[in-house]
Amino acid sequence: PREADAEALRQRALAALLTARERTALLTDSVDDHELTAQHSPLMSPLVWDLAHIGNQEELWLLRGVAGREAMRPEIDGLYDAFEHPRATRPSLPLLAPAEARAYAAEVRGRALDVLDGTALDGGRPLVRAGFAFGMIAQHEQQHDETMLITHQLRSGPAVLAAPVPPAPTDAAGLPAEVLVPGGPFTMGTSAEPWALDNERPAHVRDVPGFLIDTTPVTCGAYQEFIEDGGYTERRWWAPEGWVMVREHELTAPLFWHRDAGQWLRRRFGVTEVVPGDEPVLHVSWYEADAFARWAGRRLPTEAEWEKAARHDPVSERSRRYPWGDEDPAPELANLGQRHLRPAPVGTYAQGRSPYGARQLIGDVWEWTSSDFLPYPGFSAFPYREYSEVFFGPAHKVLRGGSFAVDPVACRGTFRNWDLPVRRQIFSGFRTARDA
Ligand code: AVJ
Ligand code: FE
Repeated sequence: PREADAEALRQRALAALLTARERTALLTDSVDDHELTAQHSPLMSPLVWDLAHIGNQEELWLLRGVAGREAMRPEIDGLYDAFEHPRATRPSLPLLAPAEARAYAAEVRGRALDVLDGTALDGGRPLVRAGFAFGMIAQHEQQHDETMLITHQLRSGPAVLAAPVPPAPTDAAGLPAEVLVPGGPFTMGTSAEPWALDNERPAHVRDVPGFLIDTTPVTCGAYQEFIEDGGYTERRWWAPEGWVMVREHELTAPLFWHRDAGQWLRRRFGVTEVVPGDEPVLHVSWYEADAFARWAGRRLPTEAEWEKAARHDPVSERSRRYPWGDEDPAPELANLGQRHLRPAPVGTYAQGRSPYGARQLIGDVWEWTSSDFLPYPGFSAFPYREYSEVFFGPAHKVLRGGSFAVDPVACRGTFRNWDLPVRRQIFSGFRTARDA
């Protein structure tokens, strides 16, 4: 049985690595070399940087970290160290050219698969136990694939990506606006999930007073009401730094929206279309989410509230891996994995609802919470401080749940994302809450 478990782990790691590389290929083969090396926005790296960085991190953790191999090209390590060079300066670095970056990532991958073949995953060092290092690298690649999809959204020019529209809701009309989560303790975080990252650990009990949370994310239609009611012109709705941002950048709507002949339009992956009223609002900063909530007489949920609404099962009194249970995500449960290039209308994915009846907590849009990104009690940095620990503090706000651009391997009820409160190019939306 032990050998069969090890083989299952190996297959799972292999599948996750292959899925990630297919997506990386889609995102980097769909544009020409000029577009791969261009800077589409000072907020982003050139796509070719992400590509070689994916290979370089895989070399660092799987070839050197797990297998103890020598560096393949020690002279390039510094170029692809995210802490050495801010995104805006990366285009001026002597980066590997597209063909070289592809060849390097492919060479690393070939060797990494050999390492996977020859490594015992069922015991031993924490880095290889349950295939953690391989899962970590698959998640890392998928996170950069999401980053590259953001770059695709920011690029100008005709569309190069296409995907079917997401499913439509079947019973949205009868849904309550909010659901009640009674007060009491629940288990937050995880000590069991084998590929959970350091910041999701360890599992610990939190007592959360009763609250109500929106059944679905806030829609574009509701957000338009905020705009039309003078949301962006009235200081009273905004946190002081948020108001500074609104004035400085003359914000009037979410990123990628513009008004034409009395209608709100948006640009989405190279196509301009009417903003759909029933879709979760996307590309808003934390400050905009916070201002909307105040205007609505509500507030953003805390991170603990979000996780309790998503995971706590009041019948068994335990936390689930996902809102629907412990089974891995599937297409009928959540909008994940870039299967669609947009969020699904609110009320979709009835099968994916949480025990309290909230919908679309996983997938569609990352959801801003009111919480700063902080370590859980008992946190210990693993395998390196730069993954999470250096970002802890009041500068970053936590986002939960994952977007349509997140692969299932990098999405769980415990998964934590974080960003600056001014960020809006990310696939971010929100839902609101209030005290019970
Ligand atoms: C967790 C999404 C904030 O993209 O900066 C990628 C993930 N860490 N490479 C990021 C990450 C190292 C990280 N976020
Ligand atoms: Fe990275």
